[in-house]
Amino acid sequence: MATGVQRANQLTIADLKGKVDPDWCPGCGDFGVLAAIQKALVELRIPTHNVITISGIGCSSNLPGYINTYGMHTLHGRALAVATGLKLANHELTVLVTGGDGDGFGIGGNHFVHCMRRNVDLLYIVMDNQIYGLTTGQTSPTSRLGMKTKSMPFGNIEAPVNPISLALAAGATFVARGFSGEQKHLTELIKQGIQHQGFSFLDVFSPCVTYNHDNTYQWFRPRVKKLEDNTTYDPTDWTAAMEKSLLWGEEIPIGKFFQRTDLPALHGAEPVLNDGPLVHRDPRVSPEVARLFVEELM
Ligand SMILES: Cc1ncc(C[n+]2csc(CCOP(=O)(O)OP(=O)(O)O)c2C)c(N)n1
Ligand code: SF4
Ligand SMILES: [Mg+2]
Repeated sequence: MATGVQRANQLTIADLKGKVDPDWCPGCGDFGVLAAIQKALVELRIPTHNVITISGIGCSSNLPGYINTYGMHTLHGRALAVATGLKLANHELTVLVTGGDGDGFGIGGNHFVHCMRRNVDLLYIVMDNQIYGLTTGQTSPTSRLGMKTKSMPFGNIEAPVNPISLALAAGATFVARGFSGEQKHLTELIKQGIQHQGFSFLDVFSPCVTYNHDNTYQWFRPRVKKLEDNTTYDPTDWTAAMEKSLLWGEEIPIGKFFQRTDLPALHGAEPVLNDGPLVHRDPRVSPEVARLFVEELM
C-alpha cells in the first residue's frame, strides 16, 4: 500500500495518458472531458491501479483507450450493467463509466434508470452532444425537437429526454451537469462525483463539431449559467433541483443540481459484502455447504 500512496502523491497528467492518442475530430468536446477526468484523478491523487474506466460504444465511448487506468470497452448501452457487476465484485475500486447520449439514454436507458435506483457507487459521465457521432450524425435521444439530422432530414419529431429530470426522478443521489468549454468547473464536478458515495450522474455538454451544427460551443457559451454562482441555491432540495432541470433556452443551468448523502450505496446495503470485496475471498464452497444447497433445491 505504501507504494500506492507514494505513487499517487507523485501522480501527474502524463501518468494518465493512454497508450493511443484520441482519434476524435479536432475540436471535439470529448477532448475537454478526457482532460478534466485526468486532472480530477491527479488532484484527488487516486493511484491509476485503483481506477477502472468502462464504456459502451460511440466516439465518446472510446475514452477508456485514451486514459491510463484499467478499462473495459463493452457493448453499446451495456456499460452500466458491466460496471454494476464490477463494483459488486470489488467495491474498493473507483469506477468511472463514460459514454454518449445515444449509448446511455437510448439503447442503455433501462440500465441507466435501474443503476440510479440501486445507488450503485460509481461516476457516470455522459458526453452529451445531442447526436450519434460515431455513426455519422443521426438523431439521438437528446436531439432537440425540429433538429435536422441525417436520419430526420425534415426535423426531429420526437420530444427529447431530459437527462437531469430523469436522473432526479429515478433516485440518483448526485446529479450534475457540466460543459466541456468550462474546464475548471467540470474538473470540480468530476472530483465531487468521484468522492460521492453512491450513484453520481454527470451530463456534460460536449459539442460534436462535425455533425451537430445547432448545439455548438458558440451556442452554449452565452446560455450556460453556473448554479454555484447563485448563493441561495440549495443542492439538497430535490424539488428546487427538479425545477432547475426544466430550464432550457436563454438560461441553461450547469453545476451540481442535487446531492443526498443519507442513503447507503448498493454494496453497503448488501450484507454479503460486509466482510470485504468478493475478489479477496476464497471462492471455494465446502462440499458440506454444496450438499446442503443442492438438497434445498431438490
Ligand atoms: C447493438 C448496437 N446497435 C447499434 C450500434 C451502432 N452504434 C454504434 S455507436 C452508436 C451511437 C453512438 O452515439 P452516442 O452514444 O451518442 O455516442 P457519440 O458517438 O455521439 O459519442 C450506434 C447507434 C451498435 N454498435 N450496437
Ligand atoms: S464525430 Fe463528433 S463526437 Fe465523434 S469525434 Fe467527431 S466531433 Fe467528436
Ligand atoms: Mg452522442
